[in-house]
Amino acid sequence: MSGSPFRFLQASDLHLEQPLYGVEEIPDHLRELFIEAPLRAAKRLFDLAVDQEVEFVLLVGDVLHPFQAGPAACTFLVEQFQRLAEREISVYWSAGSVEHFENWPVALELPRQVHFCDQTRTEPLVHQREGVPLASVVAGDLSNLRGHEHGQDGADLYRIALSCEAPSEEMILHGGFSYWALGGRHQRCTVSDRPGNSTIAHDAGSPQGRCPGEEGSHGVTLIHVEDDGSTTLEPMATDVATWVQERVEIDDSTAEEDLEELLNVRASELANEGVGRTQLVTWTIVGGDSVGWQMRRGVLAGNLLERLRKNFGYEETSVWSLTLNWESGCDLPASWYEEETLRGEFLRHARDLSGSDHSLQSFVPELEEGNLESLGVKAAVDVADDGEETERLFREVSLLASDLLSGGRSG
Ligand SMILES: [Mn+2]
Repeated sequence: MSGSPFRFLQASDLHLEQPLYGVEEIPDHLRELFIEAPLRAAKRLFDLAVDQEVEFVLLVGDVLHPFQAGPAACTFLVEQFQRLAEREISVYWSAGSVEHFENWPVALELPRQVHFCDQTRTEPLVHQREGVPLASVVAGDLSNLRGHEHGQDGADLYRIALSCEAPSEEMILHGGFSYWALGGRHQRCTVSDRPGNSTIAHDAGSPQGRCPGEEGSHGVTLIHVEDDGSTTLEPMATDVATWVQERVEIDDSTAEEDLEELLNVRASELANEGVGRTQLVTWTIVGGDSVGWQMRRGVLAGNLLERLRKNFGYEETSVWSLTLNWESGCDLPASWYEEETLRGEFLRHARDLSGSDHSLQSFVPELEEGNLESLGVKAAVDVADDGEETERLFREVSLLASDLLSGGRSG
């Protein structure tokens, strides 16, 4: 293939209808951020498209649910599209699970450079630069895309497939597409990037992580296409709030002051790394049983959290500590498992269950019907497939039971 080099921007899962979620309490000074982060991240996406003078923008599904996002978000989107249109930057937008193009408010007219790519469109769209065809774009599910294999749309075009489903290795290798733009995963990932395989299948992830589980930097991807069709990816951050999971390992010699110092050092490192965004940190302290038990039983965890928030949470580049948890590095005393008490009975039961093949769903039948998802219980369902995570959950259950059933005793 030979043609002019060009670059385009890939984004997906903007979910303008979905604010940040999944924390117990939101401090007043971060309320606005929690609500507006998706829109602010999307604004950075469109700013990048303009600054980088891209040829076009691919929006691979889940941009917004028009009803849930409301008129302000729809208007915002149209304004951004107009900014792009003024610069002759096209948009190719394929539907994900939240948007149905028939729901788009008819009063809001889209610039003509914005192209919906839906299943009903059987011919690929051909993107042209000054009348010269540069690339073809086609969207759909995999069975649909199969029909478009092997260049029915002209021999020499760079051929892009938009899909929310990941194609098989075989389809990537022999499908006849130059590039697969994927959506729906929310985390950045490249499905196929093997040496010698010139076709890449890539999901840029959401421009903004929404909950503690969507940790790490989020953004969009700038794709450079050379004149021989070779493709390189350049990740670009757009998130205004980043979810961070920090694990701090300590041992029995670690004193309270040492732990606080460790936390302060790490928090100031995060502040230096995180220019231009707020970091939302979940701290997990591992090991160090003497300090650990003080954190669990007493006021230490609360005090540390309060000071971390005060020292780092109100800066311009703020590092907001959401929670501070402790994970024991060692097991509960073996004698507790043997005793004829409520505590002993509970611990034996938990130990038996964690060694059995019971799925977590079997304990809470409602989970199976999926009707608790809206309450945020989905996280527990996801965890069910992860052995390590299940073990941690059972350890936490045993610890909690020991706290509650030990009375004033410590042994
Ligand atoms: Mn999505």
